[in-house]
Amino acid sequence: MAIIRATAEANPNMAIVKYWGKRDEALVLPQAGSVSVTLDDALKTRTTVMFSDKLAEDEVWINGKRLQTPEELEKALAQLDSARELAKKRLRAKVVSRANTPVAGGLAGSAAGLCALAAASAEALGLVLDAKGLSILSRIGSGSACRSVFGGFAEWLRGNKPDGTDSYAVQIAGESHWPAFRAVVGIAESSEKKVKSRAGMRQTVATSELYKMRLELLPQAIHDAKKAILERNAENLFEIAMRDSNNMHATMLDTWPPIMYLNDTSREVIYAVHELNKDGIKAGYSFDAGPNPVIFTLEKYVPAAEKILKDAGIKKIFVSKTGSGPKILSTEKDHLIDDKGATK
Ligand code: 2P0
Repeated sequence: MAIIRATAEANPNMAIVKYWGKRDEALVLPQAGSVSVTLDDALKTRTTVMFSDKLAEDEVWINGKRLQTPEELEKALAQLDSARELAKKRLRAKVVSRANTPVAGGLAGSAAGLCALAAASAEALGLVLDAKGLSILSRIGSGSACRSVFGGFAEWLRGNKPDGTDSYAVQIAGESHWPAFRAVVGIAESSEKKVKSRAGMRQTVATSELYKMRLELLPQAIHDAKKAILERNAENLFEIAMRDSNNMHATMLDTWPPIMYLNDTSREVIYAVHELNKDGIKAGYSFDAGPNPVIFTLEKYVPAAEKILKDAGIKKIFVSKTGSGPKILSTEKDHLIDDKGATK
């Protein structure tokens, strides 16, 4: 039979109230909800998936490198299996994924990559999914990916059901809701992290006493973040973001053995943002499972935020507006795999 192909692009998202910990490993169900902003096309990922009965095994290529180990392949294969099960097709897949910028792979790369793969797989297999269905398929690949299904601002609902059918993202506000909102992204380090998120969060759930307190605090933080987004209340939102980032990193340090993602550069950025904010909050830092800072701010304070990152020695800086959800690209030149199955 002929090969079937589809290509999609998706943007990364940055959590404002963060996800750190699962209650179900296989279904990627979180211990708590989270809130994020989807970044713009500067950091997008493009993914082509091809399904064919000629393939002996699944193969996944990211930025020119073939994923080899079961650990590397875990996210994509779980998602492909879920898509195949929904479509009742047993075809093997070849996946080729490329980040728009070389460093984007190190920044919430799994969110953009697994959201793009979900959208491309659904298209190729002829699955008719609404936003909820696409968010759940994205989540099976990587938790944070379920939020990239929406542009603007999104909330990932924790859900309560053991089968995960009520754990997906919903949009809080669209891409054009807050034109002055900016995320200033610094790439201080693009190397592989020492402790992968998946293993790190498992260890935190298992060993941190502080994490129990975090779970008690999160519902209020999520409520307050959504309110601040809807009201475009920058001061409140940026404070919530800073407090949540610090709280999450405190639970990482409280993990046994401890996990430390922040480095001296991260700490310099934290102090400098508080200095900038001493007469009123103009910006808020946030750090994921690594030392790279993101500063949430407003358009008028972007130069001040960029200066903080440059003064900390960071050379690669991206200024992002709120971005859009995934897109399907269907012309021949858009595909990363040609009609014979070869990587372009
Ligand atoms: C987030 N992070 O909310 C948080 C903040 C890192 C710190 O989601 O195991 O790659 O695939 O569900 O989504 C990173 O973890 O983990 C993450 P899996 P994921 O964005």
